[in-house]
Amino acid sequence: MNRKVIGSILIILLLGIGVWLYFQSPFSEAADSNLPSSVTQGAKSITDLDSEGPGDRPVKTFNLTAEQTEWSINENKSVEAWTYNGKVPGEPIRVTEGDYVKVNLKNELKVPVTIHWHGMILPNQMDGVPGLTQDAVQPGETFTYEFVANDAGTYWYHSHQHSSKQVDKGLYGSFIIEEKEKATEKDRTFILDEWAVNQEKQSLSNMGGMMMGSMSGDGEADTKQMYDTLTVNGKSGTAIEPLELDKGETARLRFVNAGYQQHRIIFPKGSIKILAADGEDVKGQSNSLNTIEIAPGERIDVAYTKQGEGAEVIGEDPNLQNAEQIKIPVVSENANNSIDESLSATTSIGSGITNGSEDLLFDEVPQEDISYQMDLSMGMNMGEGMVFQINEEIFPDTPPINVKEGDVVKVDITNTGRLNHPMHLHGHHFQIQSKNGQAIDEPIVKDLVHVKPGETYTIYFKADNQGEWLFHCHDNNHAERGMVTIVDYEGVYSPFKLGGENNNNP
Ligand SMILES: [Cu+2]
Repeated sequence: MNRKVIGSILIILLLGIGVWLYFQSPFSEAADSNLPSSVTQGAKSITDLDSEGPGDRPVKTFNLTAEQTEWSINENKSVEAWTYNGKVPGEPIRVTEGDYVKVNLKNELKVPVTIHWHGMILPNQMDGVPGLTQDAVQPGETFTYEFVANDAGTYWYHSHQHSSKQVDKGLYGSFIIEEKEKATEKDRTFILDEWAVNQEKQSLSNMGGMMMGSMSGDGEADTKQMYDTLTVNGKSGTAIEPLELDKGETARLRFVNAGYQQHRIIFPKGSIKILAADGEDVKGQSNSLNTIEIAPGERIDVAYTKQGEGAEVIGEDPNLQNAEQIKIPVVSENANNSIDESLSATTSIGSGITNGSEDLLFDEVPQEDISYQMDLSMGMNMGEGMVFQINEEIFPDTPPINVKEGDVVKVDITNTGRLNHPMHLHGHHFQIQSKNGQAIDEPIVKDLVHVKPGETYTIYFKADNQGEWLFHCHDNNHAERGMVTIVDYEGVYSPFKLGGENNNNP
């Protein structure tokens, strides 16, 4: 071969590599991604956004291994669970406000996983949403999440890969950020969940007719059909570990709902005061309620004071299906511990929006820069069966909320369907300002609002955390069937794709 021929072959090869590199670049991937990403000139990949390093903060490191575990719910029931570190809930994480947290995730399951840090304000690339903020972590692979634990409160973590299945199978745990000045009281976390143990989990595709037709009015008809077992901290009925307290002693009890159905937890009369909702302190004026309603994904903290000498019980509202499976005994040492299991009537029910927040995002109703009407509805779709829509579309075709940094965003959320939709926003807190067109006396700052059939809420948030963030129903069975949209910041884009070789499926 002469030099000319070798030269030509080299040039052709180099050109080929150039073209190949161009099509491999994140820019071109984002361009054919089916997720909304404002890829404009000079746009920044979310992976290049600034994030704060540890500096001289204390660094707290945790190792979480996603693995399959035979999990015993009680003496009669066990399930093949997917867990973080072999237990349900997964390894509890507890840090102090201001710590720098590092979590090494190792995936020993046969399917890809991620971790989402529910309710936490962190850099977009740490949010754990496959196809949007990272690629799903493949079997045998690892991924390290790191961020500053900024606001004290009750949070939780869970997989965001194929969430409807993976959270259902146990891939979740608590994440507590304690205040620097630690309160002295006892502090316990209770994660609520439900399982399909004695039955195959039914698919919403087969329930379409029933759901679309007339049905009972609590908005929970689908979950009632699907699940038969309720758990607290992975245990049911008599397997639930008692809480030990003396008469008059007070404990901080943190309730997290990791399941897809709403719970109502009843306490002895006069025993509780609500302290926080979704990690935000609330004004604790009310001592009169004895029941809290807690939506999927929501967190409510209460101060509970044991009323009597003998044992008493904190339990599920007996009007709810399988309520007898959730009874947390409260026992005292050296006392007569035969339990008074009677639960008083649910006359005074508190929820995540009962008390206003201590600290607001906006002191007055702000003037919005962006306004978005979010209509939540149900529908039937050829091939998909039952679907859950935002503005008549299912994800990824739902219209995004387009914002730029600094915008004040107003969202009116209306539920025109027949089922409850706990709507959760990633990476931001929002302020709930009105319900059904009526201003709320005491606005409340949250990351989840439970929108029941026929209800409308108006919320406001400040677009102050650049990235691509999910806004979705936390009944993950509804999210799986479409009820997801994205808060899409101008000037940034996601280099990741749904599907693809990593099977990214939020
Ligand atoms: Cu929903």
